[in-house]
Amino acid sequence: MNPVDYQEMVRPFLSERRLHHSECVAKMARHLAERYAADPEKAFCAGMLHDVLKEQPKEEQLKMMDEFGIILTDEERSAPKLWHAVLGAAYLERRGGISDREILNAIRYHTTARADMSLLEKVLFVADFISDDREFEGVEELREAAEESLEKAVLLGCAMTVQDLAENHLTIHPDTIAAYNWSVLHAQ
Ligand code: DGI
Ligand code: FE
Ligand code: FE
Repeated sequence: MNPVDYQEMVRPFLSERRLHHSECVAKMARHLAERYAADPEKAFCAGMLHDVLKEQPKEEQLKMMDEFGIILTDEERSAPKLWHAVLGAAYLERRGGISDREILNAIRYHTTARADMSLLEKVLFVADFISDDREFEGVEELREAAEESLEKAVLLGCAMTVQDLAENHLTIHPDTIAAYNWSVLHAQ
């Protein structure tokens, strides 16, 4: 498929704003892939598709997860914002004709991250944080870190997420904690 096809694949599911976000993430992922010698085409594809089911109503997402046999842990059930990553990857594999495991895993882990991520997983995780449409306190620091070291940007992103979740008394997924610990241990 060419890049336009990926865009057309997600268009029916997404608002203008979320489609714009997806385009920005795809472009940033391609940039980071070029910078860190990942596959730019896979990065663009993962970026374009990563939030495909983000705007589906919760009940619809629960129904689809049931259909796909996805069983949620307590931490996952309590955090609906995590659902679209797991469900999106399952949907793209089973209904979207995406068979590339690297792309599917990058999408599967784009929200929580995880320990010992592949290069493409790190690229998508960081691109989702620093895409051109993002505005939040600390985004510039993350953008600078991402040009210097992908690992450093992953660590900063994980640290921000953990801090933000704890401040708001939200559950922290074990993959998020594992990603944070792994980053601390491996970022130089
Ligand atoms: O889909 P996006 O908005 O582009 O970005 P995303 O998929 O990275 O989702 C970000 C949201 O996910 C943000 O509100 C924090 C939340 N999140 C990330 N990790 C965890 C989490 N929420 C909980 N409860 N637990 C986590 O470990
Ligand atoms: Fe997302
Ligand atoms: Fe996103």
